[in-house]
Amino acid sequence: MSLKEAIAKIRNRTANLAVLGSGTVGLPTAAIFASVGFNVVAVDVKRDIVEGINKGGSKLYERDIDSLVKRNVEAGRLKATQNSFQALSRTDIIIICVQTPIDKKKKPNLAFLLNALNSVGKNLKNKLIIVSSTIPPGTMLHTVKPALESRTGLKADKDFFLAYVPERIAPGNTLNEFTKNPRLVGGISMNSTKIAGELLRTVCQTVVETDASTAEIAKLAENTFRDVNIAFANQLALICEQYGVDVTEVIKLANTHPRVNIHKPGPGVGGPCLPKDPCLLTYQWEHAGNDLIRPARKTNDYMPKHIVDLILQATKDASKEIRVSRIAILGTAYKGDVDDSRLSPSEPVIRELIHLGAQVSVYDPYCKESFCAKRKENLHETVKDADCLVVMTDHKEFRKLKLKEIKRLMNNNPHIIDGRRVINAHKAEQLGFIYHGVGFGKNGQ
Ligand code: SAJ
Repeated sequence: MSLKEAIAKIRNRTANLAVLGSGTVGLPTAAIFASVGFNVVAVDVKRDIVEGINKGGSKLYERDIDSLVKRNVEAGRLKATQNSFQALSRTDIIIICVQTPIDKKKKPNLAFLLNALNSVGKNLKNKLIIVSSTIPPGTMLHTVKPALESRTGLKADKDFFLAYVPERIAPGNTLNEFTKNPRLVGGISMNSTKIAGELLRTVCQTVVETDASTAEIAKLAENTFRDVNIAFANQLALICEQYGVDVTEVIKLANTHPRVNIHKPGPGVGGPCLPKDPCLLTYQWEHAGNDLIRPARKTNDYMPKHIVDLILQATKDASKEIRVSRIAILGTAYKGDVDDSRLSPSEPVIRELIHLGAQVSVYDPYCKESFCAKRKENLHETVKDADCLVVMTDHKEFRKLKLKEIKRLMNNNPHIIDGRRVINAHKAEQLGFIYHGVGFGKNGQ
């Protein structure tokens, strides 16, 4: 198939698509391409995911995803299967959206990606393969391309097309961001970039074309920039605590400078992307003594311990003991208004408090995870008879807490640890709470 024929098949929607991996990125990808008229097969190893999609639903906590899946399944454009061999033999375009986690030593684990490459089969003639999983620099040229060529005996760019198209979506707002955010398309050659760009233009408002290696590093740079920026905010918070200054005021003032944009400090950085991507970017980079990114990661990883230290300080201020304290934790999701607890900073905080002998209850309106603490069904039950209230996640519900009511329900000398700075410190103190917040200095100079 020539480049021209491939582009015509995309334009007239006769190209068949398969998406490998139907999770938080893969399913929205499959449903969005189906919604513009392509026939799409979503492939996943998990039976419950496949059955869910074929019944017209999803397990994702994601605005509008269920109605989009349902509409396209009913229209016959979207179906799901566990049988990748059958699905992939009939497709023209394969999009790989499997996870690429890091292991305990923070090294990339590409096993899922390699499995996906194995399952694409030998018949790649004239197909376009797109990788959307986040990958370490050089993976397309040094791992993906040789793996596909050696399995098939075909030559990339001559016999099949290959491109890296990283996703840039914010979980919780995926469908909107998928189409509106500019999308990077990096082929292993000009032809691969052109045909992948043509495909992406059917669903994205803006497509930015580049090469595969540049796109790999650009994707990692985006999340690493955020991680380093948050680490900077977190270090500022620790400095402000020492000098008796409020970091939120400092950041607000600094950000009035037209070229400054400091992020928010917090109880730590979680989720499937930000704690991982700086590790993917730097794991093969060896210039000890010149490193900014890895120390920033350590600063963010330190923040849950800082929360525990604030809890211990407040417990002491209230003349209480941690091993007989009842601690109410608000939020196990890694960030506000999502149901995902992957690498959530709540986990190390809860586990350490349990280890110290505290009785820990948790409440999260979206997320079922409790990290071995007692899970409560609502805010009222969680704060009742608690000594300490800890805000770990900035869910909407936690940004407008009724402090007066909460004070009545909690034990004497109640304390608040505000990991997200969602509570008015002065109001809390006026009501009789002992208040500690990340970056809320109160010792004076
Ligand atoms: N956080 C802070 N301070 C901030 C911002 C975030 O402490 O100022 C924390 C959050 O609470 C959370 C973590 O950082 O624990 C990560 O949150 P995030 O909103 O920065 O990132 P993710 O992992 O939900 O999604 C990111 C992306 N960034 C945004 O949505 C702003 C997205 O663009 C990426 O494409 C996505 O990772 C990805 O899949 O790589």
